[in-house]
Amino acid sequence: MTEARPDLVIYGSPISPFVRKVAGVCIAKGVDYAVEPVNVFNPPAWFTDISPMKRIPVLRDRSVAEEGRAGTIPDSSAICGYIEKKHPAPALFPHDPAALGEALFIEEFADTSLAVAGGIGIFRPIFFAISKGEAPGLDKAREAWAEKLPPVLDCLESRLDGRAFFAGDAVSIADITVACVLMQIALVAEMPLARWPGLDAHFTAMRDLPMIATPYATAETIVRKALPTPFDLT
Ligand SMILES: N[C@@H](CCC(=O)N[C@@H](CS)C(=O)NCC(=O)O)C(=O)O
Repeated sequence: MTEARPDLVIYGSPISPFVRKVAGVCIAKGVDYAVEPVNVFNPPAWFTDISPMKRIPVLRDRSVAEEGRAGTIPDSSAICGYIEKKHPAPALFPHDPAALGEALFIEEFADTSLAVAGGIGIFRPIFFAISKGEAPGLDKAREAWAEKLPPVLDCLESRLDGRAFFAGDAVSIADITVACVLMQIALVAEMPLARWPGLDAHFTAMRDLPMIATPYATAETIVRKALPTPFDLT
C-alpha cells in the first residue's frame, strides 16, 4: 500500500537521470516517495537555499522537517547513501570492501564521465533544442555518440567483464546509476550497443526492472510529446 503523503520527497524532474536514480533506489527498497517538480533552470528561492550547487535532485525527508534546510540533502549520491542507512534492506551498497569501492567508483564514473558524454553530449543538444522549438543538434549528438561515448562504454565493458553486476553478486548502486544515465540517451536516440556485448546484456536486463522502467516511463511520456521517435545517431 502506498502512502498518500510519503516522507521522502525528491525535488526535481523525472527527465533528470539523477532524479530517476534516487527514485530507483526508493523503488528497489519498497520505500514510498514523491517527485515534486522544480525547474532547475528557473528555480524558486526556497530551492536555491537547499541546493548549493544549483542542481537537482534534492531530497526532503518530511519526517525530519517540513520546510527549511533541515531534513534536506542535495546530490543524488549523498541522497542514496542516506536512503541506504535509513532503509538498509535490500542493501544497494555492497558489504565487501572491494566491491563497495568498485560500486562507488562506477557510480561516480556514471554520474560524471557517462553523464557528460551521454547527457550533455547527446540528450541536451537534441531535447533542449526541440523544447525551445529549434532544430535538434544532431551534429553535436552524432559527434558525442561516435567519439565521446565509446571510451566511456569501453571502460564500463571492461570493468563489468561479462558479469551480471558491476560490483558484488547483486544489483547495487553501480548498476542502477549506469542504467539510469544510459537511459538518458535512450530518451532521444536509438541505443545499438552490440560493440559492448557485456554492457548490452546488462542494460537489457536492467531496463526492464521496475526500479529503472517505472521512473523512465514517466520521463518518456514527457519527452515523447516533443520527440515522438528517437533519432538514429549512427
Ligand atoms: N552530481 C549531481 C549532478 C546533478 C545534476 O547535474 N543535475 C542536473 C539535471 S540532470 C542539473 O541540475 N543541472 C542544472 C544545470 O546544469 O544548471 C547529482 O548526482 O545529483
